Amino acid sequence: MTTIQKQGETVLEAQRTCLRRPPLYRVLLLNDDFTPMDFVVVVLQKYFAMDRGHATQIMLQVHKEGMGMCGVFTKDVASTKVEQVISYARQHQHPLACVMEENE
Ligand code: TYC
Repeated sequence: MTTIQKQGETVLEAQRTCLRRPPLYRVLLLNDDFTPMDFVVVVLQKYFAMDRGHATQIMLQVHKEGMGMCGVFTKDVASTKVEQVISYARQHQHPLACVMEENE
């Protein structure tokens, strides 16, 4: 905001602001040889609100291609999802890996 002093009055002049959209982050699941397929499907349903069919497609993509995308979120939400997935997998003794990366 620019302030202009004018004969004792204060006039506030609007200033153009250039706002950038906050960066978004992709949450990715990585393949491994040990986490059961059914468990990965449950994770995708539980934390990424996918129905069973979509969750199965994503799980199979990760299984075949090594990696797959669970969704795109703001930084805080992506980071919470990664923590939740890893914590849930460790509670069940599975080595499932989940990471986030900036969505350019
Ligand atoms: N490759 C695992 C298996 O054959 C299944 C799997 C899928 C594991 C996706 C991790 O993110 C993953 N049991």
